[in-house]
Order: sequence, then C-alpha cells, then structure tokens
Amino acid sequence: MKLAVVGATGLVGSEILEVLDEHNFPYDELLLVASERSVGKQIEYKGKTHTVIGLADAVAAKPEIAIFSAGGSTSLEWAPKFAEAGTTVVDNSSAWRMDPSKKLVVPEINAKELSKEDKIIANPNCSTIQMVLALEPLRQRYGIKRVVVSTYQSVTGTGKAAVDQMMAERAGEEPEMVYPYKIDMNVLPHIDVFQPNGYTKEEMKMINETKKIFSDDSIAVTATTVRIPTMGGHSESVNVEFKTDFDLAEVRNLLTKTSGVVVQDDPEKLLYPMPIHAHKKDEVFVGRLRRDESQANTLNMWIVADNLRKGAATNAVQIAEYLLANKLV
Ligand code: A2P
Ligand code: 11C
Repeated sequence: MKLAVVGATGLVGSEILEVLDEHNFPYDELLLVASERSVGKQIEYKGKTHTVIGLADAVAAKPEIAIFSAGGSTSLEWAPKFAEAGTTVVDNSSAWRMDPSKKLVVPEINAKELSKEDKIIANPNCSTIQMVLALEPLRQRYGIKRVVVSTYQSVTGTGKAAVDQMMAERAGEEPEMVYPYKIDMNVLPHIDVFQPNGYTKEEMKMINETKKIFSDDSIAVTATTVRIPTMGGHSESVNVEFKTDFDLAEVRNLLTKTSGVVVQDDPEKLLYPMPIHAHKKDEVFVGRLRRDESQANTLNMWIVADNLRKGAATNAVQIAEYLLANKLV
C-alpha cells in the first residue's frame, strides 16, 4: 500500500502527517509531494528521512491513495492524472466538491455512498464539516427546515502565510499582507472572494455543501463567515429550525452518543467549547445548547473544531481509512 500526501509541506499537509501517525495508518510506502520549490527538500517523519518529490514523479509511482491539500488549481490539473493512473484521490480543495459526478464525504454521515468507481473524492470545507457533523443526529431525529450560521474562523484556514501576517503584526514587524486589512486586533467579515449575490465564496460553500452532504436541497441555509485573529480552530454560532418540536435533554443525549462529537455544555461550570481546547483534537465540540425562545422548534448551538483536524486532515484520513477498511482501493 503506497500513500501520497500532496501538499505535504503546507499547514494541512503537516497536520495530515500527524494524524496518519496518531491513527497508525497502515501504509508500506509514503510519498511526500509538493511544488517544484520544495522538490529535494528532506523531511524527518517517524524516524525516517523523506525526500519531497514532484507531482509527475508521484503519478508515475502509482500510489493506491493520494491525499491532496495543495490548493484548487493543483487539484483540478493533477487529480485526474492520478485517477487515470489508478490512484484514488481524496481532495481537500474546493475544486471537485460541487461536481455532480464526485462524492462529498463526511465519513460519519455518508461514507456508505462510496464505491470502487470513485477515483476523486472531495473533502468538504472545514466550516461545513464541523457544522454538518453536529447537525446530523438532530436532522435524523427532527428533520431540518432552516439553518442560520455565523462563523468565527481561525487564520490557519488561510494557510501558513496568513499565520505569518498575524504573528508579524503581533511582533510589531512589517507584515506580508495576505488579507486586505490587518487581522490582529481585528475581525474581517470576509472569507474567500465575494460573489455577485453579495455573499462570499466561503458562505456559498457552507450553503451548497450542506445540501449536497445531506442529499437534501430543501434545507434552507444562510451563512455569514468571519475571520478572527485566532489559531486553534473555527467556531460557529448555529441557529437551527427543525421540522418538529424537540426536547433539549434528548438533543444533548443524541449529541453525546454521536461518534466524533463531544458535548461541552455546563454554564454553571463555565464549560463551553473554545478553540484553545479544540486545538489538535479530532472531535467536534458542541455547547451553549438552548432553545431559541423567539421561534418554535428552534435550537441555538455553538460548535467548535480544529479546522486543520476534523475540518481537513482528520476527515481526509478517515476517508482513506474507510477506503482501506472496505477494500475500495
Ligand atoms: P510548497 O511548500 O512547495 O509551496 P499552505 O496552504 O500551508 O500554504 O500549503 C500549500 C501546500 O500546497 C504546500 O505543501 C505547497 O508546496 C503545496 N503546493 C502549492 N502549489 C503547488 C503546486 N503547484 N504543486 C504542488 N504542490 C503545491
Ligand atoms: C478558511 N474554510 O477557513 C477556509 C479554508 O474550501 O477548502 C478552506 C478552503 C476550502 O479560510
């Protein structure tokens, strides 16, 4: 079993390597792949020195699985070349997510849709993954009519250069600007590019990907996505209107029993999810569970996850684990 990690030198790539290690992912050979800038670079990993290779060499090596996290244009150009060589690609970018011929997978929700024919599998956007994972048990029980979400997203979602901008600002140095404005001591109501309808692409991802993962276009979703100067994970305020009434104790119970979800909800003890606690964890943390008293059948919740973990690396590695466990590669 040969495994390639494409974008291995990036923020998500290095997180993928950590998760593979923690999960004891069973590969025989590991190929670390990045841009021409990094080819030949040596990376120490699990007591071995790996030399970074380029994409063409990686395709020629015909790995069984390639986990991609090197941006949309790299995925658009190279994922089909890997697929043609027989490799199954798990792609972290937004390149293939809304392609009707590609599956958009959060394993706990819809991995069962996967078959051997799926050669390019899309990993959803980080802010979508954590929201749908927490909503799924409630959707199964009560049905969802409408979701209103506002996000508070970590700079790590933009990549290394954005972390560097924030840190340079903090150190009083001249930053290389990745965002159009300062990010430290600031909040930007702007993630990814603005669309003709006034929403950002990140907002439209949350709307469209949620419907696709739930296979339900009737769910109404509206989103406001916001960048904040934090590192450990993305946070979300989610207001969800169900089709039927619900019981708050049952909601808590359903979430507690959901694999990959941890309930942290005890206002008396000041227990609620926060990025500093979610950092480096694979789970999605849920708290501030309370009835929306302004509207029937409606719940407010606060959802936090490490966007580089369940939002990206962990979800992708879980897809790869599912492929192996079910002999789909
Ligand atoms: P490199 O380090 O050689 O630039 P981040 O999102 O943290 O900036 O990381 C992006 C990742 O994607 C890095 O590993 C980067 O490699 C890789 N990458 C960027 N562009 C390409 C490309 N054209 N081909 C292959 N890998 C790429
Ligand atoms: C962010 N959600 O936090 C983005 C990062 O579509 O995979 C991931 C972008 C994507 O900026």
